[in-house]
Amino acid sequence: MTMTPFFAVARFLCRRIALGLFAGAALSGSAVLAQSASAQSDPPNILFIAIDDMNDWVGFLGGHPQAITPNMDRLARKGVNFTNAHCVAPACSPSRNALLFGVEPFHSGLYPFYNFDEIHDDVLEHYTSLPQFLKENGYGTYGAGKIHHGSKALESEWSDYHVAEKHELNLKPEAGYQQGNSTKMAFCPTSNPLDEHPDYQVASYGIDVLKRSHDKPFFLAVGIVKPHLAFVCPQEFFDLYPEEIEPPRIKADDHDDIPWAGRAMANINDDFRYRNDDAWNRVRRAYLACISWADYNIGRVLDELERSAYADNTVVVMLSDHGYGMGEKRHFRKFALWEEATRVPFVIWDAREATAPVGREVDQGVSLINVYRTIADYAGLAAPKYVDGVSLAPQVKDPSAQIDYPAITTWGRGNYTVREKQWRYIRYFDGSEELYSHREDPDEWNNQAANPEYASVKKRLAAILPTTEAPLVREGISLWNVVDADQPDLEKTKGKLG
Ligand SMILES: [Ca+2]
Ligand SMILES: [Ca+2]
Repeated sequence: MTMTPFFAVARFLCRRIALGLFAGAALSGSAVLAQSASAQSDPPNILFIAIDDMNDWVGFLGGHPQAITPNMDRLARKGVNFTNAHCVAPACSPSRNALLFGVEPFHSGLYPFYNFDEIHDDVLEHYTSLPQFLKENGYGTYGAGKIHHGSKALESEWSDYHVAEKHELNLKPEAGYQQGNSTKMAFCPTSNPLDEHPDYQVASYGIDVLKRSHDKPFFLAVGIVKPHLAFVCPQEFFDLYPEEIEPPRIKADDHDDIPWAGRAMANINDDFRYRNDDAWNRVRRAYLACISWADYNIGRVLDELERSAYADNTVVVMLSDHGYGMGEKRHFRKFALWEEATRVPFVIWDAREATAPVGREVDQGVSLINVYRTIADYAGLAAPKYVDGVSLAPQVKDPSAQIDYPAITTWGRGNYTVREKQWRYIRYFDGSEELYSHREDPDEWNNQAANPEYASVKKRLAAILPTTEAPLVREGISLWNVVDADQPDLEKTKGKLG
């Protein structure tokens, strides 16, 4: 008997509850209790590192053979490396809203782009953001850089929030590539000193907080902005890379078996431009340089953590808000439901587990929606009831433990994908579909949605997708669609976008 989607979701929830009870029963009264994430007598500090637009081109995920990321690699090796982790939405704003409120877009209605400070109170009053939740429950909360999409620092969320100084960056387009004189569409080194770059300052703030003495546990959120466009960073990080960058594998006729709703998500204009300008190599080199620059700044914070008084009572959660296409499927940027756009770096390191083996990996499909419940669990707090997802603290203890919550990515109302260890299934608003088996087809080249051999697989995966969708929240939308959403200039005309 096949389950209706409703029952499939209900089954997930029931199993989740049952497992939770079972885990509690198994642990109570045993020595294991003292080690469970939520049973520590002193809640740990949380170092939350949010990276912007970083795909799997990092050493510890192997997405690009030339990527140089020694600091994140070291963290991934010490902690648990979730190698099949996916964003809640492949765009900054809906991804971060989902992460920080702990609510799937199809439950909140927050599908497109909202600046945090413009989301209507009617929506926000339903939710307590993760920093606010921790602050209200005894944590000192410190933040810097890009945490929410939108820069307003609320007193209800932060004990202290650092805003980076703005310096004009001097670009050297002759050493890279630039579209016209756009400061946004620039892919080249800068000539400024390191400390004039926002990510350097954000990391310095994190270091400063780690040097302080704290009388209560802290939640320190470090929001690294690179490798988000523009792909500009100090020259020495370009110098790490050779002139020739290995291109990703691209199939010329890859679109032929993709339904129109999917093809429409591919950002062909940029691909056309970069092919025409013979610029792809320079674009990819600049992206890798910015990834190494982000890694350098993350390393500065991690080094300070290790030197600090908090080296053995802190949990580090590091993630990127979504992935990034670099020409595969003729697609550039995020805003799509394929692997490159959804897959993210995601590492959890519980520094209290000094004797845990290195190199632990979880290869089950997992969504970043689980971050809220995971951090609440580490803090010894019960997350608000409406929060989606599950705590991943059990997987940090035992990477083979099953994750009882599906890795669904939402891009606009009606467009969903679910990723498991082997499969990716996509369904668009018009009912059209894609199905890929990563075992044989890691590049998602061969759409198997019409293959009768996989009909039952497809049916099972389709049943995981949401069957009811919260209506779109219309208040506070800053930008609607795929192309507009990455062009800040258009925000000024938002009133005219309707
Ligand atoms: Ca982003
Ligand atoms: Ca194809």
